Amino acid sequence: MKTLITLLGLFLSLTASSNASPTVEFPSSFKWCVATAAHQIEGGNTNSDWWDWEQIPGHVKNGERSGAACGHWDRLEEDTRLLSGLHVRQYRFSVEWAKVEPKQGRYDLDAIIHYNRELALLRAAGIEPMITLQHFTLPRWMREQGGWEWDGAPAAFAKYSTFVLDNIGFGVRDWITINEPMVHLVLGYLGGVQPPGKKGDLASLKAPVIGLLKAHAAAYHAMKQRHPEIRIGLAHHLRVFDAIPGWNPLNGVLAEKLDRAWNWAFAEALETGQLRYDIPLATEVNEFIENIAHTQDFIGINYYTRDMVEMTLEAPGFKFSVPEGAETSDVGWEIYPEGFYRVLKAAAEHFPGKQILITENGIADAKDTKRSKFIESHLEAMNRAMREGVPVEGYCYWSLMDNFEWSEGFTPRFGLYEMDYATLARKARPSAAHFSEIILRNGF
Ligand code: IFM
Repeated sequence: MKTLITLLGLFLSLTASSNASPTVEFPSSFKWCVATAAHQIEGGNTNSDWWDWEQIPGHVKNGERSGAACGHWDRLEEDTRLLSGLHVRQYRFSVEWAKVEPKQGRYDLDAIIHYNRELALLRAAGIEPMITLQHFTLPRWMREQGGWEWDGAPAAFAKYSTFVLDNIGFGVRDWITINEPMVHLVLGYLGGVQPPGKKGDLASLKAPVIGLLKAHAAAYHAMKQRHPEIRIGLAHHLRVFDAIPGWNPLNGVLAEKLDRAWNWAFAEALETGQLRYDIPLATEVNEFIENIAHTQDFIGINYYTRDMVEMTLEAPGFKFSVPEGAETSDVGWEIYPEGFYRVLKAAAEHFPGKQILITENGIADAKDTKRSKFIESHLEAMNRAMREGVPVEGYCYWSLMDNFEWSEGFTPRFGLYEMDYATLARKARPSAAHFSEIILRNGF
């Protein structure tokens, strides 16, 4: 009897050990990745519109400025070691337009050498780069000409993109032209909390949306003409919109309209050329745009949370909330892994056969008490979608380290590595070890 109990104990401990095969398992080709963006970590982005924006009191919480950010510009070796320590196969980062082309048509040699060095370090570490060309910031000269509304924007963006391809990213396979186009435009042109700081109405979004679509497509065509073998997409920020529970059926209609306008209109226009969305009593767009169709090789998805939707009488005619009692992150976003499953299934339906790359998913959690569970629950949801046939190729956690969270300043902590902004020291959080273990086991 004693032997039987001992054997049973041994069996139980063996099955519970970390060597047991994972219950949530990923294909051996799966690309584990972390993501960052230049302005948020590098520091010294002095020729950008965001640098100017930050100098104005009230634009960033607590009067903070990106300043030296995480000092990443001077810590390439150290930060490559952090990536290696996590065992990621891919690293998504952005090349800063304002640093590469600080004046229109003038390219900065130091910046070119710098990014070449970054890529060499990544390659030496066996980490595949994924380059973002534009992540919320613009060079000051571009903003002064009208940003995405300037009719020279598509040509200027295509020129910069091919310059980066030829002089920095030669041999890089995966490219993101623009990060989160809808967030970038809605915060800049409706919310007034990012440059250019406009507080327009929903109808006023159409011009910059079209400018951005054309800029992406111009870059796509120019880059693919040079190197047809590369893959180009965007990082779309997808959210779930659910009607608040209740009697009003119009809330459901509104949730559907917002879903189409925010999640799919932009990406679908790049498939078909037709930009189509409407928000009741606010705006209606249905327009064919030349030369933008078929300009996405994959669908990049950033997923964070959902919004509960309710109609209001005041502009813009709706408001968002978080369900009562829901678990939230430090920035008040609902933790809703099921939403990840839902947007993945919907993306596969909207874009049949297209590869999907998770270009961001993460949580602001300074105490690191929720991050490991957040990662597992979201990976489980993603894995479920994959088992049902959604072709997800890789997953980037946002972010490698805490960083400058735009108008929220340095308070939100999204990093696997904790930043001490006084000393610029990086310290692995327990969730970094957990994520790394998941990567090594290819599951959990
Ligand atoms: O920090 C941002 C990033 O720049 C874009 N995606 C969302 C992240 C968290 O808010």
